Amino acid sequence: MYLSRFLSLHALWVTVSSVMQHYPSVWGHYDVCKTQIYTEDGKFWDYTACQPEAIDMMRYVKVNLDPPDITCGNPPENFCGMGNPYMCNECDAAIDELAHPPELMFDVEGRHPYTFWQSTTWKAYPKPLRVNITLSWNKTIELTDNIVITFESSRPDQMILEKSLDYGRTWQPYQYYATDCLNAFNMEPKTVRDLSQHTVLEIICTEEYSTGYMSNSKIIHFEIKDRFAFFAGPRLHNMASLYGQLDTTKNLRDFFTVTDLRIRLLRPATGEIYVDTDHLTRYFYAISDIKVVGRCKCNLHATGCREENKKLLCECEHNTTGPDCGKCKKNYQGRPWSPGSYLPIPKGTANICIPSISSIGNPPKFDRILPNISSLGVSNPNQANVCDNELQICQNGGTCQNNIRCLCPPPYSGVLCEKLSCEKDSQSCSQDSGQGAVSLQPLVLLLPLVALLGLSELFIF
Ligand SMILES: [Ca+2]
Repeated sequence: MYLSRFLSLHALWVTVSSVMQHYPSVWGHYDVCKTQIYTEDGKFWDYTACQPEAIDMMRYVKVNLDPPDITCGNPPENFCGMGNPYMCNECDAAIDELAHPPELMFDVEGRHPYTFWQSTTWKAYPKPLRVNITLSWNKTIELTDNIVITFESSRPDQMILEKSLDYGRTWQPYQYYATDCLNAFNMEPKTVRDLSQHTVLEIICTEEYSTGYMSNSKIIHFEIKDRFAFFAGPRLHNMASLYGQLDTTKNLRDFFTVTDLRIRLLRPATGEIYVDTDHLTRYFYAISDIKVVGRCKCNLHATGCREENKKLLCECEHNTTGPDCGKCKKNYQGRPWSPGSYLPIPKGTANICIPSISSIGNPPKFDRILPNISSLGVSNPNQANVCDNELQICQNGGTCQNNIRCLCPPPYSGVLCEKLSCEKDSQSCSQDSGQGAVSLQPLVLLLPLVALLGLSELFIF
């Protein structure tokens, strides 16, 4: 007896210890969807909000350039230095060493000279030299770090970074970049540091990354972390505050969520007010690297996100399904689907999908999920709750055993003891009573459920 109790306590401690290892700091990483808990009554699952870890999203991107023939080298052409129009090189798509195809924006760097994509030069001046670079994931992702674009040429005079949340059907600007914001976009120049918690969603034009060809820097940022810092502090030490804000403000959550990004290069760097029409081979775009870090959006119902047939899919838990875990699995529609919640910190709320109560007729419908209705955090290890003490109560004197099954007193049977068993010699098995039991099932079962919970105002029959 004492030994078994000691073993139970020990198992509980081991489990709690292993869970604690996931939360070394004051805020949750949300890196487990469920944890097994051992008690004297058996094993249970404790469900928690969870999300995949942030990864290099460029590994899964599909890139499209428009116009499609904008890459240099076909036919071969010369391009020259911005500072010195007589220092020239050749771009030739047919020779590997001289080719600059789009995939060189996403290859592994760390060598010198860098590999880079390059456009044709501005030979058709004054016709604008414009290029759209579209990055598609065919999956909703949440950005977790700055987008960083490294140019090999000088940074463009005018550029817009755009985002789509609907797989490229509609686009919204993320940020404008120009050497002269007023002239280019009729916008006052700002930097992200001019923003605040209240204006964090404002779309700005910045001159910070377009300081002309004299600048040594070749990098353009879209500042995700600076925006996080308005909520989490300058070193992002208070992520709990950020997660709390993301949980309650859909606009903020959506701001960092994309399915596609589009880099619109509108005017190459010229370095001077006037374009030198004698040396148009000085003007072009070249990009050596693009960094996009984020995580699959799984609505806090998955830690895994795998690639299948070149498409990212969440590995959904909590009885959810779909590419973003955006709906309940078949037979688990006992209440409306809901995303998990970051709150309360650190483990959040799982909001798992619960089994449909198909055996008792139409399941009750809720107009919304109220916080006082439990997320059913503890359940059977192999399946979600069959019974519990809130929504799925054993009927006719049955008792719920470990959330796995109802133990039914005779003559009742069924998942929730809702069926009246018919025995040949039993008086309860008259011709009428059998049919009556069937037709009354929904009412018989729903009324005590409603009365016991006092939730009648929540149901829409
Ligand atoms: Ca490269």
